[in-house]
Amino acid sequence: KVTVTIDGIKVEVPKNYTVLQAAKEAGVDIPTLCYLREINEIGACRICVVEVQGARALQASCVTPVSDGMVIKTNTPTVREARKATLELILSDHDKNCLTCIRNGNCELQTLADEFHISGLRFEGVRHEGKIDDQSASIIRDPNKCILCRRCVSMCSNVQTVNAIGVNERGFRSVVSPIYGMSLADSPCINCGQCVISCPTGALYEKDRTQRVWEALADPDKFVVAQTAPAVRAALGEEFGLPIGTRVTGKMVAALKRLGFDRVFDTDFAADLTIMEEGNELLHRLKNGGKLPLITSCSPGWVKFCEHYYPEFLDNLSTCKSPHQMMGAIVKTYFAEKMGIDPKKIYMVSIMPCTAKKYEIDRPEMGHDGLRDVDAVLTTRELARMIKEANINFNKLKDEDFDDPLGESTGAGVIFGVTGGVMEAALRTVADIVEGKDLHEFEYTNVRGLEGVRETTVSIGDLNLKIAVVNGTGNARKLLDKIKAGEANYHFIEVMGCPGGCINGGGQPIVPSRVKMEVDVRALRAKAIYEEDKALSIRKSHKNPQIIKLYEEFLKEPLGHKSHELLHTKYTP
Ligand code: HC1
Repeated sequence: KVTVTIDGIKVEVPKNYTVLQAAKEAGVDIPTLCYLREINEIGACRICVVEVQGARALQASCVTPVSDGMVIKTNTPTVREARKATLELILSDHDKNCLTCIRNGNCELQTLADEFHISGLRFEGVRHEGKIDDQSASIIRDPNKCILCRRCVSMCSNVQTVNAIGVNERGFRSVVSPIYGMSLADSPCINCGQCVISCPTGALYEKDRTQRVWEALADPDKFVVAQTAPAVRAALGEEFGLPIGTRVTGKMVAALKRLGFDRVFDTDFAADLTIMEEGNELLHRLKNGGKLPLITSCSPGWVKFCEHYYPEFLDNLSTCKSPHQMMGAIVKTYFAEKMGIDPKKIYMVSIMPCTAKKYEIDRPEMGHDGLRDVDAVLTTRELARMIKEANINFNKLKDEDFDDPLGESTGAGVIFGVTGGVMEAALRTVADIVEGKDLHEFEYTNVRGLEGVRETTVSIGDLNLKIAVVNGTGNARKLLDKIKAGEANYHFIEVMGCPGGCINGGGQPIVPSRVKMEVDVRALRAKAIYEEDKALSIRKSHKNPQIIKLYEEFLKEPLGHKSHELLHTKYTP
């Protein structure tokens, strides 16, 4: 440990700390902009500068290590003027249409401009203007809002190892973009949207489909159905000022009904359906010498990553479509038939924590009989936008229930929303099938947690299943490289494309860096998911009475003819 003095306050901190971390221990706030804890700690923007006694120049606190006896001042006229000048220079090259910006009210640059009391601009000069890239199905890039903080680049390259974007050109002409000025649509971008939730401004954002959904809702010829992903209920409340980790399942359903959806179904039901198919697929591959390890396929960002970087593993991917696609297929067949509705009139909307789902619904194989499984994907943020636009007082809504029959779900379905959840849900079902009984011990806590890679062996009957759970494509890369090198092997692997799983998807509410410095957003949202699992009376997918009925009335059996036609897919190297 070392002792440092910050603004007259003495603190003892570990010697590998930075000045920024030490200041936090001392209860002293230092403003930051390019800083993103453990992801982008590069001292690029210099908003966090401080005076260090004995140093010749101001130091960027996020990259300056502490040393014993160090004396730091964070609030001197020199420091304040330097930070303010930096901020004004950034603003001088920024599109300042804040009122019409998608991040109005949740922009870290706007917050700083307010806190620094920027009331005019001293440096009006040449502005660097660029073309907006809106070709991707998921993500829009507006270089006029970019402040070159590189948070998105670190996320894309170092964490996700996708390398779709980087800093191109030099000096004043620097621009964050795919190489050679390409569109994101033509780059290896996997649409995960981790860049979006890393961006402090409105330079990266989702392709908004709220207008399309408003139009469908207003069309009397359309029967508009919503489904909500497991992770949305654990985060939507944040958009309405509720604490991170508040469960708002009932309010979310009530809001969707107020918006005018004809039915509100639960993607958790489809997650249960996925377990029926995928669990049996695993048993089938184990029994018949099929390709192993079986790797989960419900995260479209991960699937695209696999197609780009590891095509040799495509036969390992489960052939199951992702749950929300399965739901779309079932709504436009089974449900339509049951209700006597022309499937062509059904407009299926998925409310997802994910930007990659926007891309996934357009994949050619994601449809049947000339109809798309899903017609529009809205992120959690877009749903919040619609609720606000409709003037619905979200926090005062009374809880309502999902509709029948595709609104019934289990605890196994809801835990899909967090890393390890698909694996645990599958194990709950596979264990019962293999043992031939309703096991009372069904919580697999050893597959839970936020570490990037978790490995364990689970004994079920005669099976000793070697499993791994991975979150974030950077961690998937590490694991697949180990398998390729012959250093590891498994029977079953769960991969979720986003760090932490869907709770931290690219479509979730954007939490400012200064909050992420204090709390682990993923852990708080994960807690909400596990609470929901505990609160449900049925917690195994195969025990879902509506799933049982769906097989009896329509699908007949897992991996059967109808399932193959509607619920399974293929991949493109
Ligand atoms: Fe997910 Fe899934 S869990 S992929 O993380 O398998 O997005 O929440 O909806 O489809 O069920 C996301 C979440 C989601 C699918 C399910």
